[in-house]
Amino acid sequence: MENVSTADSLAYEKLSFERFRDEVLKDYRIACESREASLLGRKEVLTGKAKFGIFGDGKEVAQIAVAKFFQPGDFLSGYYRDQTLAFASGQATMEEFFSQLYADPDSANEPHSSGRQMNSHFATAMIDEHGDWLDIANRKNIAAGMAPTAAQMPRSLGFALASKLFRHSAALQDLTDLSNNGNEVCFCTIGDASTSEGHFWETINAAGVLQVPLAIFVWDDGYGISVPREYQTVKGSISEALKGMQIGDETNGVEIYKLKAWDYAGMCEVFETAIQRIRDSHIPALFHIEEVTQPQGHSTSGSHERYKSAERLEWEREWDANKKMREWILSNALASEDELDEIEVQSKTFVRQSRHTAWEKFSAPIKEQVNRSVALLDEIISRGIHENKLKNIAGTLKSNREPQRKDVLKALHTAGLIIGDSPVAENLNTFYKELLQEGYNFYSTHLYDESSKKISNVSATSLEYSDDASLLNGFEILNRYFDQLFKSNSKVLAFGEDVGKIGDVNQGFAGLQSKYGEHRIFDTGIRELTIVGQAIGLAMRGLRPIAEIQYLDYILYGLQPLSDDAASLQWRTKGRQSSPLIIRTRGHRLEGIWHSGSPMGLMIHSLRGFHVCVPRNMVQAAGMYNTLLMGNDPAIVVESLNGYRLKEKLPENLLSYRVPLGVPEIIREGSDVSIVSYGSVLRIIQEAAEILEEMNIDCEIIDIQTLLPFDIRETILSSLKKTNRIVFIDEDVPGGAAGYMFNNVMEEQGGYRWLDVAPRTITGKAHRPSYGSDGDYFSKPNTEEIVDVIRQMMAE
Ligand SMILES: Cc1ncc(C[n+]2csc(CCOP(=O)(O)OP(=O)(O)O)c2C)c(N)n1
Ligand SMILES: [Mg+2]
Repeated sequence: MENVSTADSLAYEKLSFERFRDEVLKDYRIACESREASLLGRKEVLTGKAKFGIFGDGKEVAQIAVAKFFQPGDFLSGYYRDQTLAFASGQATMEEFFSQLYADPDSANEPHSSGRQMNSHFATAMIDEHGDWLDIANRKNIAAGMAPTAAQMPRSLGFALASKLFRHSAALQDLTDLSNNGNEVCFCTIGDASTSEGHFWETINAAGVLQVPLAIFVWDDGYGISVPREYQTVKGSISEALKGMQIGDETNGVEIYKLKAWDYAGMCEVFETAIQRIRDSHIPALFHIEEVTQPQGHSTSGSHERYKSAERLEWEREWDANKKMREWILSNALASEDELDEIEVQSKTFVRQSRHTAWEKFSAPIKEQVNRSVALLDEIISRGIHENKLKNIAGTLKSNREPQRKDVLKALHTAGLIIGDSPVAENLNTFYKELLQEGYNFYSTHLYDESSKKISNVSATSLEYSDDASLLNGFEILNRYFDQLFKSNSKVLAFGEDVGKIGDVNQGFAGLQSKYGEHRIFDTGIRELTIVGQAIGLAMRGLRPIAEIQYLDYILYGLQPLSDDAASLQWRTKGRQSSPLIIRTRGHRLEGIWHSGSPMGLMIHSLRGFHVCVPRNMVQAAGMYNTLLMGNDPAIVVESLNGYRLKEKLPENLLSYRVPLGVPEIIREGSDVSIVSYGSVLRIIQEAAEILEEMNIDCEIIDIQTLLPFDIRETILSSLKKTNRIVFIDEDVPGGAAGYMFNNVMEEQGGYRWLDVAPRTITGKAHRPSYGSDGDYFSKPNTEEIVDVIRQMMAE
């Protein structure tokens, strides 16, 4: 017996040794492949086959160690150095890597961004073609990468916070496709220099306060492009700088680890327990990975010899993590030199083949377009039409060794100009149009959700009032609405400054936290950037956050992630990911510079990809929230700050009332002049219209309701056809949102054809709104000004 069990245990030991060895060699292979991808990738750029390249060389071993503990359900929210993590976790193939480098727009070849993003910007599918969330609790998820440094930080907080809410909120317990009891960790990677950004500090502070499962990996190669860490970080070390954040026995905070990028065994050992601890306890951690090298320098745009000393370059060669891993394998007798040489040779072959296949797939359809164009040109040439010129065009196109789609289009366009309006050009023109359409499909779709959940599919409903409908203050209407909403939709959450305990500064959520719990309606620190980040992450994890920015003026603090991340997410993943957050805020008019801003031009230009809703009252706002919650796009709702204490009739169907987006409402019919506006200033316009009525001037007032989308049924044009006079009024600066509305109606809708007099805009002044009632009067459009402009228009 004893002998048998000894034999068993020996066999077991052998087996587990074999397994360990196999795993180490598999890891070494990934490290070699990833390195080869970086080396070949750079060559592709230098030889002109790709435009720009940024690679993960130097971080292979560390990322392989991390990937071992990246589990289904987890999120990676990283940056452009994550290629090895993507390979090792099986979320990107080598071919896809090269397809993205070539900017292949075919989603079948390059699913991460469909050629819309630079290389190493990965994204996994999170929603299906119907706009429904996939079972992300069972998938390894990569949130679409971004180039702005530290832009990944704010949303990482949201990914991690979602786990906490899924674990603790009773309302979310059934959503097992989205979370497995909140066990998901958000893996966030960042470069050492990018920790200089405020984004990093705000996120780490919030994570330490909230206690959420966030694992931050700082790849410290000592440089941000050319600027060394001494200029970036206090004490030249992020882990030293963060010591005060270290969690203690009696305090909250963050666990801090220091590791070496070349120490494969050491990293595997620490990550195993540390990441499990994050998963179990939801205590965030920062892993300061030191002694990272960057063998090829920052990117293909420069050479690191310009800023690294000869000693540094020598040190980097010596401490190259792949080299150290090889040495470690040999010194532990896990493989022979020959075996490792073979892995290296096979890796090179594999990467070369993948590159070749990716290039073939990328270039084949373009070559086909070239051939087709040349055939079409030859056909015309054979009829003796513009022979020489067309031969020239065909010849140039044929001899182009690496043609792009634009070369084909340029050739066809030039030929079209030469041939002119002739029936012989028909096939050529048809093909040209096909290619334009293909270009649109490749590059311009999915700014908004295009699934069956797209917002234009949401049907509108009308308001219903009982005979004895009560008159309530605007804030009370919203309070009733949110109460019903939270009762009916368990995915809805609301948070922001003063939103939890007191139910927001205007009491929209008053009393609702005690009713629905602290995991559904909650306070945050004063940190608009990460309030937005929370919203982005929560929304991407399938929840429906309503994030409050206390006043519209403060949205500037959170604008970067709204613009760079949320607004572009659908587009930059071609519909694979979506972040249907709602920013609830209030603005337009109250007191002073920072509570009366109406920077709507700024919003609509930086937030293409959002719906921008500007309700004039709170019933209308509720109708907008209902519509937005049925779609998958992000949105901002700017409530009228001076509307919370105005009386409104309480409808019977607050929860089912849906305002259609992009459909203006005519709130006063008239025949002399069309006044186009929105939000708070409408009340001033109504006052002006009453004065003008006394003078027999009949104003039509149009509330556009939403700036994005804008008047999709051309309601304004119909009004203009009747009145032949138009004025656009808002509280933004001159040329801001009024300029946008003007452009839409005049150019897009062709409104200029229906004008009897010059069109006008009346806006706020270019300066900030001044304090006090007179300050407001002289800074924003006022009744008298509106009356005078319209009288002038009538006199022309
Ligand atoms: C907001 C912003 N500023 C500047 C840049 C240009 N830029 C790209 S990478 C980079 C340096 C980043 O260094 P680090 O965070 O250490 O990452 P590494 O590239 O060294 O891995 C800079 C300045 C940018 N992408 N975004
Ligand atoms: Mg760096």
